[in-house]
Amino acid sequence: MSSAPRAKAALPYAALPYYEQTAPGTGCLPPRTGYARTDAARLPLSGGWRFRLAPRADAHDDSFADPAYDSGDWDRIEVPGHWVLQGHGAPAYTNTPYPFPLDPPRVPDENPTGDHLRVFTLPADWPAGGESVLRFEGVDSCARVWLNGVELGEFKGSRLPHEFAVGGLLRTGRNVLAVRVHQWSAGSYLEDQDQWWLPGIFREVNLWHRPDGTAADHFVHASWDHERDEGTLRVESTVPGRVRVPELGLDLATGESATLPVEPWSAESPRLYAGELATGGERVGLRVGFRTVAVEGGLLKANGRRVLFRGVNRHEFHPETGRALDHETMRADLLLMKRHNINAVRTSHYPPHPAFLDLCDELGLWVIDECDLETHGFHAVGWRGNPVTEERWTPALLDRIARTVERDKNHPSVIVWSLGNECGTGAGLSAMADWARRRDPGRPLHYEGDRSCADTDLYSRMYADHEEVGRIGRGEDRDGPPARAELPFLLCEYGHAMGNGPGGLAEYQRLFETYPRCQGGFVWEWIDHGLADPRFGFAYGGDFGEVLHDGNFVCDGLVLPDRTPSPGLDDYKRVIAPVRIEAGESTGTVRIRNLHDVLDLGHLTFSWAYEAEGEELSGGRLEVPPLEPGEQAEVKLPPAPGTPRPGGESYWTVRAVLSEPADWAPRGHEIAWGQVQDTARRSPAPATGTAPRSADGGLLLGPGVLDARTGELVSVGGVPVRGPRVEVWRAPTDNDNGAPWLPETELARRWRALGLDRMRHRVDAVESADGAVVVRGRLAPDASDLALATELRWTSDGERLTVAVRVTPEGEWRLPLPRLGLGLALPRTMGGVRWFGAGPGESYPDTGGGARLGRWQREVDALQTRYVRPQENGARAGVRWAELTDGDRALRITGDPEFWFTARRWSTAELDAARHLTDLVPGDSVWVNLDHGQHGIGSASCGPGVLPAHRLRVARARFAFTFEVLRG
Ligand code: IPT
Repeated sequence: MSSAPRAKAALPYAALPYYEQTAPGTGCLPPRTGYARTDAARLPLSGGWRFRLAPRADAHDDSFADPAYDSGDWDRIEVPGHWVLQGHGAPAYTNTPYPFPLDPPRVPDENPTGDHLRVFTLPADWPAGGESVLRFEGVDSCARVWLNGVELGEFKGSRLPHEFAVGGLLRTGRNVLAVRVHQWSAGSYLEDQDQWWLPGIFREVNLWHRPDGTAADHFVHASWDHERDEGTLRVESTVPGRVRVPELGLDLATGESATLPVEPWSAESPRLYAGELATGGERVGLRVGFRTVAVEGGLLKANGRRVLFRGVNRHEFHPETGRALDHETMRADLLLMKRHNINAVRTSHYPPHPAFLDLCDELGLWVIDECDLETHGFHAVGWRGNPVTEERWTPALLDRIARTVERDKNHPSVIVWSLGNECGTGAGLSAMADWARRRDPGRPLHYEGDRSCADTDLYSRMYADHEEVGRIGRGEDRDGPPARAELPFLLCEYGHAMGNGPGGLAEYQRLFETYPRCQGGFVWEWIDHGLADPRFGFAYGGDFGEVLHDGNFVCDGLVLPDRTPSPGLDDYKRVIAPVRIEAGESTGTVRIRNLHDVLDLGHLTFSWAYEAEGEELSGGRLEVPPLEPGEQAEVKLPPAPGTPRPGGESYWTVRAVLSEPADWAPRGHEIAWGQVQDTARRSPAPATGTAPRSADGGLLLGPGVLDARTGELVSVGGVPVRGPRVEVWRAPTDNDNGAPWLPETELARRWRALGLDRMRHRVDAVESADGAVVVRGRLAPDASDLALATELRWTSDGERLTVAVRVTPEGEWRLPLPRLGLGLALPRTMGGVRWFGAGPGESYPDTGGGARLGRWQREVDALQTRYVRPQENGARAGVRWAELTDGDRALRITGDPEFWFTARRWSTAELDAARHLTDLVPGDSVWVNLDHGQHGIGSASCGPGVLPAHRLRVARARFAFTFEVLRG
């Protein structure tokens, strides 16, 4: 054997190229506060840059940095942006696996490297004197920078700002900025977040002037004393100056403090005071929000009050531009959050674009600001070599936490620092925690990955099930160190919003409201990271030919990739509504509870409507006392107008809307609603009295024609029908599929193994007897003796047709059913739907809190929820009756009891087979499911499964539907 070439890994550290060194970088200025509203000059360098992609880091020498270099044949790229989303290379998705060998800090030779060139003209009026700095807000993952041919240095830390002093290098007129960006670097080992790998200069690059006497860095300390109703302001500045807050009549020296009556800042009432820091050379705008955050008596408090997080985890994502987000998108996200009662964001898993935090300050959200750090993929090797355990990485870790804290420290919305996500445990994290505590004692620390909570002020978990959260709330969790039992508890991730779901949110909320220590949580996550792609609708992992990938696990948000709210968001809005409206103790009353942290109910207008069968009969304003947070009242509802129709169902709908426009929603925006029943639904009478007749191989029964062999309907009232059949299958949801790393959660796999996706239908008898047609049959999977015996009894009164269904299980079923009901197909022309039941959105047994009882109307196409990976969706719950119409005639289906209604232009099998939205092609039928039962949704794609109350156990069942064709 020839001797092996000297392994590169054996290279001494210093001989490693910069991008493989653990050190954070060289040449940068120390971190400081970000994005200051300064009056100093700025030259934005966004826009079209020259671009060249190489497959490896060393494909080209650095001659391109020479100002004389001719880049005429290079491509153009938009900065900010990711080159893989602009036609160069391809994105790749992995959840935890690193898409390269675990050999820290080394990276593969295949290391896509993008050379970027930007020629700019220094404005003629660029101020002379002082310094100028070049500031990069975010480059993924490692950049080396030259200005006018002179190397400035290089850095890692993708979602963190980096600055270079360049004053001495600037030239009058033409300047050339050259940036070499490597996709992979030692920094990649610290950035194993669950998201697309997207290299590039994805946040702005600016040239800032720093005048002589500039305010280099400053720290606004604005606290609030809830016992005295007073705020205290002190601004530290590296350069002395004056601090002015005209509205408060304040004019202070830096370092000097003033205490005075002010309004506090909170997520519910984000009061900001405009101020200014003036140093000799610069005026910097300040936005002061007075608030004090503290852990006291085992609770996380803001301004002396317990905070209840109604939060979401937010990744930065846009379906076209990846993590390069424009202001409108950031703002749109926040408006959507606020309008859905969300009051908190965890910036998973890195500091967001700085403008996002400005918006949080303005609009009011509590923020857990997380450092750009995750080393999750080391779990695959038993955490061997985990950077947070090795000293050589500590400087990089400290650099990251410092860049996070220094940049964002002046945002009142940021109330907690998070060290990072999923890094295991190690001394590096402790070093970060020590640093953060020293630098900013005013904010508690969060990190979920260390159950000992040695470095944190909060006990945080992800995906703990309801049972465990209850135990924690009651102080029965004795598996941790005693000190942990004294800490406030939060779920930094819960309610995995992948595909249809999450289910079980309401049950969590009840726990948060029952146990003070349980201070809420953050749903995982805000948005589906599906990339717009004409081939697929939206692409997910594997769609770009990645060998190693995690499929659609990247699509787990409360909004679809194009930011269409999914039903999960509507559910969450209702579950976390800061006002609860429910039936009172005595009939005809409503109980109103104020669940706000800070606001009384004075800002809301309440109204009532009395509805019968979905029709509003009367309504008006409801006088509700301006309850303080935590208070409740029972309010009498106006009596029913006139005599209600006999047998009709009637109820009050009470709504709470904004009395005045807010910064985030117009006047009249609905915050909360509830319904109070007056008269209950009476069971519809079955149609009987007309006897069946035989004719041409068919059985005529009132308006129905049945096939004498199969017992299925051929038509009703002239509308052709196929079916109905008893069915149990649904296209598994992501939550039915469960988590691949927890085989016991993989319910759909077990359903398929049992054969529930390919049940055999047998007809044993079609008999006419006692004025009815009785169809007996059996539904069973191959290779099993489990079965459901079925009996469908058809009767008619001449106008209407009733089918009464009985299902009797045979054998020992050990799995819940996906669903249980009838499936039938109608002509495609029957594309309009009206119904009386829950709506307008989808619901399943443990979701759909946002759906209310009413009369609704939608086209079949609009009943679909376009989950990125097609799956069961679109059921309407509690349906009393539904009509399908082609405009001329309507087939009305009345259920006894209420049922789940679903209508689609594809069959369940087609929905099940589809992998992407583009696989769903409308066919010749409208497929209708009339379900007596649905299995709940849960959140087993990453979290607990369906709670016992929402499981669809196999048991005897009886239910009925009445069909009738109406004209017009
Ligand atoms: C958890 C991660 O923190 C988050 O980034 C995301 O991957 C989420 O899961 C699932 O989508 S870690 C998980 C193994 C509990």
